[in-house]
Amino acid sequence: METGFGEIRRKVGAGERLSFEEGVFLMNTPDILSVGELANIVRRRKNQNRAYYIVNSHINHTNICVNKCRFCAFQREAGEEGSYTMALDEVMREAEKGYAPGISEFHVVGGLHPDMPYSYYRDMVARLHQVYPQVHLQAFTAVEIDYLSRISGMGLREVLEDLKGVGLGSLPGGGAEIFAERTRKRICPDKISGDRWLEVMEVAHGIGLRSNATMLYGHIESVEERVGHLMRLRELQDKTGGFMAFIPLAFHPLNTDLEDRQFTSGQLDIRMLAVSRLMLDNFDHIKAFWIMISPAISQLSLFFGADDIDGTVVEEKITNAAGAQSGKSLTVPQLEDMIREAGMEPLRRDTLYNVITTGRAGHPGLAAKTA
Ligand code: V47
Repeated sequence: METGFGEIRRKVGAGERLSFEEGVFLMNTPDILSVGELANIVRRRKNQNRAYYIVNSHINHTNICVNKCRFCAFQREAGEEGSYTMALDEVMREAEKGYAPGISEFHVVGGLHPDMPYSYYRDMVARLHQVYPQVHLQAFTAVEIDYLSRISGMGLREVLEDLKGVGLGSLPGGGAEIFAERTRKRICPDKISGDRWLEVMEVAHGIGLRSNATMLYGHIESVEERVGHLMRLRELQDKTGGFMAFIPLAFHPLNTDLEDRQFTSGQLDIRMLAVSRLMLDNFDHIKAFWIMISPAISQLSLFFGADDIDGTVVEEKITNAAGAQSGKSLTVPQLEDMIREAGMEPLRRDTLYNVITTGRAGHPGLAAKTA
């Protein structure tokens, strides 16, 4: 049977799963409004009229990394100008800078440092948890967890259990890039394979640590590779149910080895979110990370399948190094206005999507909007 909107529309209405070919069709069709209409049906079915945001703060403890990913503008070598590594006291100062009552998450990711011992990462989690026991620690991508296993000589499960024991709450979704080996080898030859990334997540989910998942798009990947990536995530989610949200990450080319590439278009950003919503029928949430695609496109994407615009953030270094123009933080009133203006109910959530209704004072991200 030829793939077309008729059958896809029927399947979406009946809550049936879309095939790889249908995913490719949705990525290619010029009828972006129909793609959005279908994604909006699924979004509404899963999240009704609600759209989420979080009050969080990002900590990027080092930009020194043994991997040299061609899409990364953040990475430096040890000793190179602009390289930095925060001592644990500096990490704590950075946390203090981003903290105030009402914050519910620290999002911690960094490079694979050649010399820092496992105890540095363990102590980071332990100290953050000790000082901020009420703040959820979403820390270390699957790539970092694999690295911690290698430098410590401990197994994946052992590392994850150890970190969970001292306060790790969940894993962020970074490092997934694109699973297809052909392209992965070209954009990040030193990075763990897609199979290994999925294996780390499977082990994490197996011990009760939930996580997010991402895909980096808009570089040199094909449409088929994008859809294949979504299919592999869907497969693992069927097995574990451990993923919370999927976040498509728009490639930013500035200061990278792929600087000849264009920034992604609004059309692609919105389509990527919509197709993700339609293909990932077993994911509860699709997140439009405003830092990557701008607050304006994030708001529009609420009509194209997204139900989450991420958070106050305060300062994010990875995309900013690669030319993001969105700024570094938004206030709660700004996030809520964006959602309300789209006709939806803004809900402040914690990392695990519990709704938070109290704790407004103090944080720069919580400050009342000046008229
Ligand atoms: O893994 C690196 C990506 C990721 C560039 O889990 C780039 O909720 C675009 O994963 N252009 C880190 N992207 C950020 C990340 C993330 C962000 C927000 C929320 C969550 C979550 C996770 O950023 C990296 C890589 O895929 N990245 N360089 C770039 N030039």
